[in-house]
Formats: sequence, structure tokens, C-alpha cells
Amino acid sequence: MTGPVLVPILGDQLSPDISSLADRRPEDTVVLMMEVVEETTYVRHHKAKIALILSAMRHFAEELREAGWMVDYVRLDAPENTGSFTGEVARAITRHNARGVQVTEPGEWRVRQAMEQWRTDLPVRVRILPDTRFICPLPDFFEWAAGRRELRMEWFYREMRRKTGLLMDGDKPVGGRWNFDAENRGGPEAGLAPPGLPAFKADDTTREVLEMVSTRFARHFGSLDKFAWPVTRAEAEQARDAFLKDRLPLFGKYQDAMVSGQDFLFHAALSPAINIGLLDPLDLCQRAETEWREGRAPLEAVEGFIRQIIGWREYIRGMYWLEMPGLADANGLDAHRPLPEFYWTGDTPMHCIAECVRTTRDNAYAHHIQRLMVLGNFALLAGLAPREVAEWYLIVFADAYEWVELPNVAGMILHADKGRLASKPYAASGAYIDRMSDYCGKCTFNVKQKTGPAACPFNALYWHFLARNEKRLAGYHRLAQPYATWRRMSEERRHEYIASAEAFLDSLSDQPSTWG
Ligand code: FAD
Ligand code: DLZ
Repeated sequence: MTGPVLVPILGDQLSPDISSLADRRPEDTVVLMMEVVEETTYVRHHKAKIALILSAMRHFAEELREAGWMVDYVRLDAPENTGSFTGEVARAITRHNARGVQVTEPGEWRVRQAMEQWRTDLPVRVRILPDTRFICPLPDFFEWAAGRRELRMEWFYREMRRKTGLLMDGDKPVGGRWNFDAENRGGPEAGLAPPGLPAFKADDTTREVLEMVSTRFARHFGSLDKFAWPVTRAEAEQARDAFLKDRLPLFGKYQDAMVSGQDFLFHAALSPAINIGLLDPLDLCQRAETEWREGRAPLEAVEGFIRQIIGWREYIRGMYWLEMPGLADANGLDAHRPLPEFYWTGDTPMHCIAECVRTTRDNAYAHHIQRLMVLGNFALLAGLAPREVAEWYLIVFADAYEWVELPNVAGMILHADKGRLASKPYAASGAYIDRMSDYCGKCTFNVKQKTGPAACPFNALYWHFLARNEKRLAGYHRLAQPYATWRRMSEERRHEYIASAEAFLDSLSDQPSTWG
């Protein structure tokens, strides 16, 4: 074939400097963008996630056209749409008489498998290029991981600080320390009034998508009523600038706080835009560093923020590709309980869970501590099946792609990977939630009560979790103290905890979920 090179750009590759376009010239290239039913339904994504991606894709196609690229855009309702990336790429090769396909590697294992198959099934040469939007190339991550007994984020993070030069003074960290987490533990102070996010008004493109999603995906989880995510690069940059100016200075201090009705607090709420390519992570970190260097934000806030991006985000991505495909089936704590219905409905007297499910339904967003220490902690303590939990997290958040969701779920919250990612399970009783939130004061359960039907279920579940996993976890250095406390308890007290937890677990519905 003698035609142009076909460059498929996926829904989370909306960056003009994507590697698949880097060496291409517009006169010899057709960009293919595809709305396909397989991607919209391989899990039943939150309506707002579908709307965000399809609207951002349509806007990005216009951005590329304005920059001179020829874009072949296949809409979901196009009559011949085959419904899959593979089918659409095959169709486009014929349509354009393309002589080759050049694509940036995808973020998910299942799509990577499909792309590898293109190399044998398609009639033209297929080049799959690295995704250079990540700061740490995968071969570098694998090299870092090779031969290490423990793959701790903190060590990786220091390498990334050296590599990027962020917050460095020569070869030393600025401020004399790598990590200022100890300063970042503010609880929910009374009267905390975060400035709020800029809300982006839907233009004609977004309105059309919202209408289509609300009818075609009516039975998917979540609400579109508050949809205000940035869908263009200009909007994402506006959201970024508002965060840097209004919320970054207090980002660190209130990073772990949870307040009813305050859905974003001082968090960036930029992950949906970063993950689809509307913002460049390194540029974002450099801008955050400038806020510190110019005296507008304190070091502990800026270090904490940069650590989330060049540390956690890059490390999580490396771990995904290192551990797949096994990570998807990992179940190191042998947990099999079905996901309770209240993860979809929020219908539970546990106010913390109800509140976290509410923001998830309203915004397709919950902040990190809500995901980790409420929704995740409950899943860990109650022994929910990792596959069901992972699917839920992949469905409900606007920023969810398997490369970032799965290591956080299987590794960070559920310890299903037997501690490859985290040095101990993040298990906590109600006392942690009470310290870091205003939730317990609004709950019908009593967080100070340890056992019995009126007690906060997290309290007994915490000891039940430790007791049922004693053989697996007692050797963990960082759990030595809770296990010593457990052993010091009277037999009767231990029995009360176990009986209380089991009564609660028995009360959880085993009904299959309505939405998943
Ligand atoms: P901020 O709190 O303002 O943090 C700034 C940025 O740091 C985020 O935008 C994100 O890019 C990055 N970041 C912070 N923590 C992590 C982390 N653990 N892993 C990767 N990046 C991180 N993040 C996703 O982007 N997609 C997911 O599907 C996702 N699933 C998660 C599931 C669980 C169980 C947990 C515990 C965390 C998950 N996270 C996920 C990480 C984190 O919760 C979100 O990135 C964050 O809440 C996004 O909101 P924000 O932009 O306000 O983040
Ligand atoms: C998540 C998603 C959705 C809902 N729809 C599309 C789509 O129609 N077309 C597309 O190109 N991408 C979509 N995506 C994002 C893909 O699922 C994502 O690119 C792959 O999972 C690879 O990470």
C-alpha cells in the first residue's frame, strides 16, 4: 500500500506531543480517533467518565485539525462502527489505503495485548512507541526494580528527584529532607473553607455528549448533574492555575483531612486531565516548584504534591507493568466477600462510607484519603474480593485506568500482592477516621464504642482482620505493636471483637450488585 501512515490516538492520549505524532508530517499522516462501544462498556464506567473522555476526544480532534492534521474521527453512532479499536483500525487501513500504523503504547494490558495482535493480523507494518509523557521510561523502572528485595516508593522517588532536578540543591534535597510528610497531617479544623474549583460550562460539543451519554448509558452508575470537568487543554490549564494559586499552599496540611460536603478540599482534582493527556505531569511539577521558589507556597505543600506525581504516580505505573498480568488475579489475603450493594447506593448507616459514595456518584471523584482510608480500608477489613473491588474502582472514578487503579487497589489497599507495593496493609479502626474527618460526629454508630450493634463497625472489623490474617501478617515489623496488643487482650475481649465483627459481616448483603 502506498497511502499515508495511520496514527490511532486513544482516548487517554490527547497530547499534541504524543510520541506517535512526534516524527510524522501532516501531509503523510491520517490521525484516527475512535469512539468504540468496547471501550465504553468493558466495564460500565461512571457516566461522567464517558462524557469526559468523549467530549475531550472531540475537542482534541478539533485542536489537531486546527494544527493542520488530517483527522478521521469515528463517532460512537457511525453506522459502520465495528465497536472495537481493532475493527476500526482495520477499517481505516482500507479506507485510507494506509501503508503503516504508528501508535503510542496504551495504558492498559488488555489493549496492549490487542495491539500486539495487530502486528500479525493487520496487512501493514505496526510500530508501537513508548509513551514519553511518563517521566520514567518503563525499561528504567524495570532496571531500578531488578534485584531489589523491596520495591519501596520512597527510594524510587529520590531517584526521580535526582533525575528531574525538582526541589534539588545540587545533589541534595532542598530544605535538607526528601520528605515533609510529618508536617502534612492536619485534621478537619472547624470552619475550614476551601476555595472551590473552577466549574467549566458545557459548550455545544459537551452538551451533545452529555445528552447522548445520559440516554445511551442511562443504566451506568453516577450522575451527570454536576459535570464540570475540564475537557480542553485551555480549561485544564485554567484548572491547573487555579489549583496552584488557591489550593496548593494548603494542599499538604489538609491532604489527609475529610470533611462532609467538602468534596475536593485542597486537592488538585487534576488527575482526570493529567491521565488523558490534557496536562503534562512534569510541567505541572515545575510550576508547583516555582510557587515555592517565589514564596507563594510552603515547601511541605509543594514537596508533598510533587511526591504524589513523580513519586507515587510514576511508581504505580511502573509496578503495573512489572506485575501484570498476575496482578489482576492477585488475592494474597484470600478474600472472597462480594462487594456490598452500598458501594453503589451509599445506602448504609456508616456515614463515612455514605459520604464517600455520594461524592463518587456526584463527581466521579473521591480524594485520596477517602479512596484509601474509608472505601479501601473497609474493603480490606471486610475481606472483599479483590477483583470486585478493582472493577468498582475502575468504573466509578473519572481518572480511572487500569494502570493506575489496579496497583492502588490490589497493592495499596487490599495487600493482595502480598506486600510487593506497600510495606504493610493500611488497616485502621474507626479512631483514624474520627481523627481525620468530621464523619463520626454525624454517624449513627458510636466510634468510641468497640463492640456491639451500636459500635462503629470499623472497630471490631479491624481486630477481626488482624486475627484472621495472623499467620500471614504477624511477622510484619510494622504490625508488631497491634499484634502484641491483640495477644495481651483477655480471651473474652477477643471473643467480643470477633463475635461483633461476624455479626456485622453476616448482615452484609450477598446480593449481586446492581450496577457493576
Ligand atoms: P491530589 O491529591 O491533588 O494529588 C495530586 C496528583 O498526584 C494526582 O492528580 C495524581 O496524578 C497523583 N497521585 C496521587 N496519589 C497517587 C497514587 N496513589 N497513584 C497514582 N497517582 C497518584 N489515581 C488515578 O489517577 N486513577 C485511579 O484510578 C486511581 N485509583 C486509586 C484507587 C485507590 C484505591 C487509591 C487509594 C488511590 C487511587 N488513585 C488513583 C490515586 C489518587 O487517589 C488519585 O490520583 C487522586 O485522588 C486524584 O485526585 P487529585 O488530582 O485531587 O489528587
Ligand atoms: C475509557 C474510554 C472510553 C469510555 N471510551 C473510549 C473511546 O470510545 N475511545 C477511545 O479511544 N478511548 C476510550 N476510553 C479510553 C480507553 O479505554 C483507553 O485509551 C485504554 O484503556 C488504554 O488505556
